[in-house]
Amino acid sequence: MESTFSSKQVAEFLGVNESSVKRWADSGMLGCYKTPGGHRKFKKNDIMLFSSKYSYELKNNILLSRESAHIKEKTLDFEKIKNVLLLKLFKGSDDEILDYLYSLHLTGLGVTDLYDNVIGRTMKSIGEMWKKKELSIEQEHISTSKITKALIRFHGKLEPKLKNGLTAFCGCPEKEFHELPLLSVNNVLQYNGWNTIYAGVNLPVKSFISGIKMYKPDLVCLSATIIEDKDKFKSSIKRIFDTAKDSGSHFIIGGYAVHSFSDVKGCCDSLILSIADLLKFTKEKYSV
Ligand code: B12
Repeated sequence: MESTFSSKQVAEFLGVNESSVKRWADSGMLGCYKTPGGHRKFKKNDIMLFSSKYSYELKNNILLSRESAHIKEKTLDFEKIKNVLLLKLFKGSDDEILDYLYSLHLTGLGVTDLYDNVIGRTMKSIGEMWKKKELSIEQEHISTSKITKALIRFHGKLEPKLKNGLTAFCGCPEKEFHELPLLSVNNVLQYNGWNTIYAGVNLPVKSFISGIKMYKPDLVCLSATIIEDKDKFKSSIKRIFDTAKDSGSHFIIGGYAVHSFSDVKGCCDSLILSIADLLKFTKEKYSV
């Protein structure tokens, strides 16, 4: 049977007075039902929806530790999550998408899996549908922009880890317009306590170089989805790598293009295919 909570418990979870909880329940903002004795009772999903919709952080995730210890043990069904997310991207509002991502997080989906197994997979399907002409260009653009906005808002709701004193510089090379992969790396690093300098897409090599000289980052991240001219790309990353080495920075390259372009020995410190491997790399090199 689904557990329910009293007004007092909900007030504790949300870090507010019990009277506020009762007021929100009576106004319909927070879903609740009354027992035959007239006591208000709250369901977990309604509390989570309220916390997401009105930006009330759940204190220490008390609700979760009680309720979802078992959920964490279960394997998340990424295929199912992807299908729900796709539907929301095509038909749902910005708020619905954000609520869905946040509720997944509250029920145990970590940030690494969110990017590697939910966003990555979902966008891959969008790309396949676009290629098969099942999705128009504008639908592809609209869903990419919806997920981008939702992810920015989602991170605004998370409590990042303590600052680790390290800085990362993130950019995409010239003529690279796939921003979401770079934003994913940036968001995950920030969430893990990094200070990030986000230089965005289509950054000329000379700007990568002057950016590295100016900010002296500990880590330089380049995301490449499409490489049109392999020779030009190789000479560009060589120049970036030389500058990074001179500034004492590590230089890593990741993104969809890496799958088909592994011949970059001597051009970077590492080629990285996922957020999980990025975090392994930062643990190994910086112990964070
Ligand atoms: C959205 C999208 C676009 C949008 C991007 C908008 C935006 N704001 O980002 C727009 C419309 C601009 C676009 C344009 C094009 N696109 Co496009 N696009 C996509 C799509 C659907 C999703 C990409 C995405 O956001 N993925 C989500 C991220 C999170 O996943 P990811 O890239 O795998 O990244 C993960 C890892 O690789 C890693 N990672 C990524 N970067 C880095 C960096 C570091 C340092 C580290 C450690 C890790 C890391 O972390 C991420 C999380 O796991 C892909 C489909 C696909 N399979 O990816 C096609 C896709 C990449 N596009 C494609 C094509 C062909 C194009 C165009 C050429 C189309 C055209 N004719 O104009 C142009 C090229 C533009 C350019 N020069 O950049 C093809 C590429 C085919 C190929 N073999 O190269 C794809 C695969 C679609 C397809 N199925 O055919 N695209």
